[in-house]
Parts: sequence; structure tokens; C-alpha cells
Amino acid sequence: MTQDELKKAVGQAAVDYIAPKLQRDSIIGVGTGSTANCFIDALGKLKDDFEGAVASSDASAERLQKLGITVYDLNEVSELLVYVDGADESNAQLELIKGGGAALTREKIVTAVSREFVCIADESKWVDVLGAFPLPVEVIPMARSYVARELVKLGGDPVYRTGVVTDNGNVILDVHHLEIMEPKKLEAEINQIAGVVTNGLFARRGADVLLLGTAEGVKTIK
Ligand code: ABF
Repeated sequence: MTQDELKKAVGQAAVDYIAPKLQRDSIIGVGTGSTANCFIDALGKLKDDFEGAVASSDASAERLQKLGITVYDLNEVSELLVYVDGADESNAQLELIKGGGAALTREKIVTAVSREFVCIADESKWVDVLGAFPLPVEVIPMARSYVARELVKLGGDPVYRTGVVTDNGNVILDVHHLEIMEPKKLEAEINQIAGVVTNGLFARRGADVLLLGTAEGVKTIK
């Protein structure tokens, strides 16, 4: 199976996973990226079975609306039944690196409001130790150099993602060469640096379920 076929398979698997939980008044969280797009495309068939969605990016909101799914502002909603999104890496504890698509802050907020976080990924994202994928950190523009120096002190090698401005008007530093042995600790440490908005470690609140697309089929990991 190609990587695209694996992404389609996990997108469909996520729809099958949430279908029995949906009620007519349910609002669900929907993520960003090529794997999340496969989920959105498969979700169209269920559009009359739930109330609507909150999206973690403008791009996903538009894709949902094209299918006739109502998109809500998160401030109109007190709880999301479930959040379905991709990741850049996952370890066996379902601690994740996210943010390759620069939507990490909204993704972390939508995660926080969701009862259950269902991560969908093809097997290329499965790792023993997080950090081969450069860790994205969203930063207030005026703090960029200061935050970069602090990230060097934590053992990383931050690179400014040129030409990218987040949906929130901030910039991204991608931190290379980290071997993240204690993801929860590093997540908290980076968040303490003045000027950091969010970092792409989803460890303190990781995924509750991972639907992993493999050559042998979709594995459900809890
Ligand atoms: C989002 O999309 C991100 O947090 C992650 O960076 C990215 C994964 O994209 P793809 O599914 O295209 O690999 O879920």
C-alpha cells in the first residue's frame, strides 16, 4: 500500500470509530493536514448524523463547509465529543509531535476541549523516541531570537521557518536534533520560555487512541 492509501484507510477507520458515538447534537473537532483531509472526505457520508464541527485551521473549515458540514467557532461550544487529527510523530505512550503544518496552537486548544483525542497516522509516523521530526515551536515575533537562544540551552538546534506566519500572526521555530526522552518535562520547560505561545509536544495531553495505518491493516492502539 502507498502512503496515500494508508492515509485514506485511517481516515475511513476514524469515521468508523466515531460513528457509533455520534448523536444528533454532537459537535466534533477536526484537525489539519493530508491525513485529516482523508478523514474529512470520509466524514461527508455521516454529515446528517451530527450537529457540526470545530476546525483547527481555516483550510479544514473550508473543506468541511464544502461538504455541507456546519463549522462552529470554538467559543460557541463548551465541549467536543471527539477530536480527530494527524501527527508528525507518535511513540508507544501516544505522546506526539505535531505542528508540521503550523496549526499547533489551535490544535492544542481543540485537543483541550475534546473528550477524546483520536490520532490518525500512517506507520511512517511511529517512532521509539520523539525528536527525529524537528519540534515546532510557535513564538511571538519579537521574541524569536531570545527563544532560539533558550532552546539551544535545552540542547536543540532551532531553525526559523521562513515565510510562514501562523493563523495567529506568529512565527515558527523548528527545533532539530532533540532526542526527547522525557516529553512531558520538555513540553512544560519550553512553555515556560517567555515569548513561546505553544510547542508541538502533545505529551501532557497526548492521544487517547491511535489509528495507525500499516501494511497489515489499521491498528488500534490505546
Ligand atoms: C497536523 O498535520 C499536524 O499537527 C501535523 O503537523 C500534520 C500532519 O500532516 P500530514 O497528515 O499531512 O502528515 O495534524
